[in-house]
Amino acid sequence: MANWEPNWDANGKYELAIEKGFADYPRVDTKDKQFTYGTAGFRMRADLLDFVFFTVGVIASLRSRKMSSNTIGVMITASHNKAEDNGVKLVDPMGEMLSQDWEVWAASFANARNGTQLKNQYMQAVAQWKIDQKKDAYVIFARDTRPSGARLVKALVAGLEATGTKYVDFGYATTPQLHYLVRSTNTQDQPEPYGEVSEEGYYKKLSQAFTTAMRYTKANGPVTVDCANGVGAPKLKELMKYLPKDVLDIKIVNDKIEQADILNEKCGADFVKTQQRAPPDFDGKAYDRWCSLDGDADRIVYYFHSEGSQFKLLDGDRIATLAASFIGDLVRKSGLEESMKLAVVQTAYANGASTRYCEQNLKLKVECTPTGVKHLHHVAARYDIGVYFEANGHGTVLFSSRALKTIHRHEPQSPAQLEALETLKALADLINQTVGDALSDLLLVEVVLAHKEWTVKEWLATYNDLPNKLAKVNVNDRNVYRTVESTAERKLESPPGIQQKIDEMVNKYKDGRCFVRASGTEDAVRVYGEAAEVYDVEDMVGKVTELISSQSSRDIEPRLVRREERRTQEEEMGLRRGPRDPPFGNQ
Ligand code: NG1
Ligand code: ZN
Repeated sequence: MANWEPNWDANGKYELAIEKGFADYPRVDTKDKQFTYGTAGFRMRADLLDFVFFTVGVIASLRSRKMSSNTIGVMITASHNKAEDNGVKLVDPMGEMLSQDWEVWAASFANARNGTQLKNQYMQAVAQWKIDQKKDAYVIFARDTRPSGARLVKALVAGLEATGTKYVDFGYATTPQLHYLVRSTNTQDQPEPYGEVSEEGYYKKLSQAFTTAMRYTKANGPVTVDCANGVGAPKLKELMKYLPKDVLDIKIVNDKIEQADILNEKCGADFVKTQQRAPPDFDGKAYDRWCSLDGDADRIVYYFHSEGSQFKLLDGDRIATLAASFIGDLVRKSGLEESMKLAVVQTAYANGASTRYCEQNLKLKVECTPTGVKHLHHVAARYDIGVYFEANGHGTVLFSSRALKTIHRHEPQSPAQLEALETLKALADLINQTVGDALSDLLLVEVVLAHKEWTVKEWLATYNDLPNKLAKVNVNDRNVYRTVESTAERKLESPPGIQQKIDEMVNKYKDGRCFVRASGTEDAVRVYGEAAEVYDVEDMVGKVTELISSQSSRDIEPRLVRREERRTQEEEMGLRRGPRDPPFGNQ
C-alpha cells in the first residue's frame, strides 16, 4: 500500500467529486480514535456519522463496480442501540454481509483526515481491485425509524452521486428486508429469482410459504409481539395484511415509532435477553406466548410467565433447537434422511444443555464458531441444511442449492411423505436465506409450535438450561486477551498462563464450563460460565472475574491513567457504544 502512486490518467471526474465531498461533509475530529467497521458495521452517536456515510456511498459504488455491476445494499440502522445512535452496514450481492477483506477499506475511507487523503485512498482501491470506473454501479438502501436517518441519507447519496452510482431509496425497511431486496435484485435474471424486487414481494413470499406450511393446522392461541417501538412494528402490520385469516392471531405492542426517543427503551429483544425479564408493560397471563423484536427486526426472543409470574426465556438457542428438531423430522418423514446433512451452528455462549440436546436427543452435528453472525452463517452454509442462531436471537436456517434441488426432485412414496415434503419446501421459502430475520423467524416458530401442537410449556420442557452467568470486566486493554484459534474463543492464549489458572478453578465445579474473551463491540472482557448448580456458577464466575480484574490491574499506572483519560474523552464524544450490560445469565 505504501508504494502506491495514484493513476491521474483515470478520468478524474469522481476523484474531484470525492475531494469536494469531504468539504461538504467534513469529518468530525475524533482525536486519536479510529472508526472501525465491526460486526455491526459502523455504529455510534448519529451526529458523528455524516462523513462516514459519505464514504460508505463511495465504497458501495466501488464494491458494485468490483462485483460486475451487481447491486450492493446499504442498511442504515443502529439495531438495539439507543435512539440517538445510528449506524450503517453494507450488504453484498447475494444478501450476505460485506466481504471481510473490504471491511478494512471501508474503515480506512472513514478515517481519512482530509479530501486529498480520501481521494488517494479511493484511487488506491481502484488500482488494487483493478476496478473499471466506466462500469455501472448500483446501490439500494433503506433505514430504520431513527430520526437521524433522513439526514444521513443525504450524506450517503452525496457519496453515491460523487461516484456516478445509480441508486434506489427503499425508505423504511427492516434490516432483513433490505437483504432480501438485494438478493432479489441480483437474481432477477437468473432461472430461480429469490423473489420480487419490492417490499410487497417480500410479504407475498412469506405469506405464501406460511399459508402452505399451515395448510392442515392453525396456531394455538395468540402471540403478542413487542416491536421495540421500531421499524418492525409497521412492517409486521403490513405483513399481517397478507397472512391467511384465522390461522394465527398476532397482537402488537410497542409500536410507537413516532416517539423516536422510546426506541428499544425498556423493551425489545436485547432488553429482554440481557435483563432476563419481560418489558414493564407485559400483561400476559401464565403461559401466554410473547416475543420481542429488536430495533431493526433481525433478532427475536420468546418468553412467558409460568405460574407465580416466573419469567421464562426462550432465546436463540431454543429457537435453534425447535427449528432443528422440526426440520430433522420433516427430512426423515420425506424419506430424505440419507441424502441430507443437517447441522446446528452455535457460539460458545450457547447453553451447554442445548448443545447436548442437539447431539444426544436430536442426533445432530453441532458446530461452534467465534461470536458474530457472519461466522455462524459461513459454517452453516457448508451443510445441506444449517441451522444457526446466537443465543441473543439472531439466526436463520440455510438450505444449500443442492438441498433445494434434492427436495424439489424427490418423488414422494406416500401421502405422508408428500405432506412432509410440501412443508419442507414451504419452510425453505419462509426462512430468510440471507440473514437472521425476526419476522420470518416469528412465522417459523409459529409453524413449528402449531405442527407439534405445543404451547410454550412443552417447548421449554424439551431440556433444562444449565444455570449460567454472563459477566463483564472493564479492563485496561482488552486487546491483551487473545484466544487460541480453532477453539471458537473458548481458550485464552494471552495473557500467558491465565488459561491454566482458569482451568484449575473451573475443574472444581460439577459440569463447570467457563471462558473469557474480549468483546468485539465494547471495551471490555466477557466472562461466561455455567455449572450444574446456581451457587457454583456464582462462585465460579465470581472467581474468574476477580482473576481477570487482578490481572488487569497489574498494568503500569501511567498507562492506566492515560487510558482512563481517553475513555472519558471518547465517552463524551459518543464513540463508545455497546449493548446494555448483561447482568445475569439466561436461566
Ligand atoms: P461481543 O460484544 O463481541 O460479545 C455482542 C454479542 C454477540 C453479537 C454482537 C453484535 C454476546 C455475548 N455478544 O458481541 O452475540 O450480537 O454483539 O454483532 O451477546
Ligand atoms: Zn438488530
